[in-house]
Amino acid sequence: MVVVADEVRDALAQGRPVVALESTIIAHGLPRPRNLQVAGELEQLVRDAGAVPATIAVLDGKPYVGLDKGQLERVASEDGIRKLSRRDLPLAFATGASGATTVSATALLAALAGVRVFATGGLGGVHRGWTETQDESADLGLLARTRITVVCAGVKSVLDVPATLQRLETLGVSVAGYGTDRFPGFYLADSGEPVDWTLRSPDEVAAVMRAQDELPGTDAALIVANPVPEAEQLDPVLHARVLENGLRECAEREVSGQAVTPFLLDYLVRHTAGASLEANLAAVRGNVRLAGRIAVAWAGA
Ligand code: PSU
Ligand code: MN
Repeated sequence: MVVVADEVRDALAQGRPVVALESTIIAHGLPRPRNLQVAGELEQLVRDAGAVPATIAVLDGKPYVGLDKGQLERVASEDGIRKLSRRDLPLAFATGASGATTVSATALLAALAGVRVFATGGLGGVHRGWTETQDESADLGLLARTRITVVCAGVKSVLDVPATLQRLETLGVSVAGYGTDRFPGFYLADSGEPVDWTLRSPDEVAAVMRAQDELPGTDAALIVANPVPEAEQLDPVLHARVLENGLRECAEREVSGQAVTPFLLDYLVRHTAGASLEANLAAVRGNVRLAGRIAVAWAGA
């Protein structure tokens, strides 16, 4: 049912390292035409680490794990490409729709294909004002039920970070900082929240993955929260000011549902003269590199 690219299928069959990459960040999280360039660059970073990249998206109603150049171009530049979370998959398959997959849909398709390691920018989570909107990303519920290792720079800082961490605890999702005891803040190295566990090498991460497999009753994900290097983070003062304005404008314009996250990410890019974009890219690049090393350690384990 899932269309796995030849290169990815061969690597999986031979136990070689593979890293899944999501496509919503390409289609809806980054401005065009830089997004296509970034998509290629991220795949190359996976290769440089010695692993095979598998970017995931739905095209004409079919889920692809591993995209060729033309398919990647469609995701980055086709007008009307949808944003698909887990619940949208059956609708897209049945209607022949094309869409980029969020963390929830990507993790599901990756796990179905047998890919264990996945890299993204920042996870979705509990939005500020949740008590009114009930807006909690489907990413959380899916990660509670899917055995996958997600390398991310924490959750998007536009969210309610403490509430999101609390939900991850309730849902039984394992969370560890990579080389830090602070939970990363996506554009920022430190979200202001602590994290209970610190892992310090790809081998240590692979050991946790093995321990998950040996422990019955744990079918949740492992989140490896990898901070953006401090030198490349967004200025925290600028971040706080622009985000406050962005959240206000989001509310004033009554942006809701799936549109909230892309609206806020775009607002930050426009009101930081692109600095948030550079921080976002630095975070994603670091995550993809680390995911490559984890996949290599996992394949050798
Ligand atoms: N990380 C990024 N940029 C993004 C996203 C994550 O650096 O655009 C996407 C992911 O696909 C994530 C989605 O699953 O945002 C969350 O959207 P929502 O809040 O609507 O669930
Ligand atoms: Mn949402």
